[in-house]
Amino acid sequence: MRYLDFLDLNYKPKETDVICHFHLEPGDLPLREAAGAVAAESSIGTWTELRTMKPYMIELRARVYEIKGHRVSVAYPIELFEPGNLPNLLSSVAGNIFGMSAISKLRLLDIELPEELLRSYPGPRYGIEGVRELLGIRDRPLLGTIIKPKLGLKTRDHAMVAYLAWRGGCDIVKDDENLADQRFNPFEDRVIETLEMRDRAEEETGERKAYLVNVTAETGEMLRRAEYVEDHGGRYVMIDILTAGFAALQTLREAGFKLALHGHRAGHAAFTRPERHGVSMRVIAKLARIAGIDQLHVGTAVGKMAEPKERVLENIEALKMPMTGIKPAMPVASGGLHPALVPELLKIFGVDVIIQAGGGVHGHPDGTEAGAKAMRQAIEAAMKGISLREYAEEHSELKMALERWRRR
Ligand code: CAP
Ligand code: MG
Repeated sequence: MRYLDFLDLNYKPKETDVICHFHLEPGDLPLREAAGAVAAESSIGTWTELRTMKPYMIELRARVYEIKGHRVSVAYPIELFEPGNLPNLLSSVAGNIFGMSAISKLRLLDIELPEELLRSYPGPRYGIEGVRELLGIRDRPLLGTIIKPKLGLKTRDHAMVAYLAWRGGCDIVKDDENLADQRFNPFEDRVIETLEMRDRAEEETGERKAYLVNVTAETGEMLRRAEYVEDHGGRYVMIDILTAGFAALQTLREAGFKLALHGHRAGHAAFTRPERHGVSMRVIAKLARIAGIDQLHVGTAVGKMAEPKERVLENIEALKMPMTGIKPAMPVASGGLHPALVPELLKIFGVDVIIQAGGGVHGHPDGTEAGAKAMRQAIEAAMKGISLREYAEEHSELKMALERWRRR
């Protein structure tokens, strides 16, 4: 079969097909042939005709069924993919094709999985509803912080910062993405001491609090750490889904823990940031959700990271859109946030969001507890429809935060 044999512009995708939409800029072949090359290499073909190709295989080929400018849509027969195996899916539709000379740029913009394949994945154990239930918070955004400095605090200081953040009003405290089991803050000690502080904060505030422990590590070790968290009364863990990998995420989800899973996406921008090449964050978000993440970073549009609002909205949609048998996952807004940005964030996200501020809590002139209070006050004000400046008149922590940080 030649590349052009993978074009079938009259084809109407079947309900059982996997659909991928690409942005394609041709390389050393014309656009149509390059599109055929993508469909071939990501399904059953290669660069030359094969003596081993059997007539019964023709129906297994992927078909380019639409080309609109640079947008190329491909339908893949479901038989090409092993159910419940995300790495396998990605090795086809996000594999060799990015490096072919037939293309100069190629971006996987979106993916649609048929019901039968969706059913082979567990999706989130908790999702939006479940996370709200865990924390006992029905109708407001959740407030989280990341312990800062991101590396270097000794265990005792780490636990104390967590305690102050919870006491100030954070619902969630989490480890940073690159904190694991370093000598200055050993994993097991950290779990014990920080969970102790969580219990103390719960008692003192009467609110439920969560500690999201980063368990990202080699897969066997990651499972051991997750078990340690569960055995010591933890309810939540965090995994860096891309550096650990989708297989690791699947393993963690399917290991049978009752833990909720927080997904950090460190490294995503290496392939989501180029506008015309790579894989979109929307695809990553969909796949992380079907694999079972309960909550995932999706950008902020207003903070320190580069993603524009329209991308953030796509990512949120990927977590919340109806998907057969798969619960919606909670979007996490994080990166450069502080109280002055809260009203805008709520306009973008609505109420189902975890607002996370690291620097924007621990950088408050009066410290962590005041920083957490200021964030909580900003959420209260935004929920009541009162301007931050007005609310700050009676809330000194918020006032101080607004003096320190402004909207950009
Ligand atoms: C935020 C953060 C998160 C980023 C990741 C950081 O800290 O802890 O890792 O949110 O970006 O290390 O930068 P600050 P994204 O609140 O101090 O900025 O959510 O876009 O994946
Ligand atoms: Mg971080």
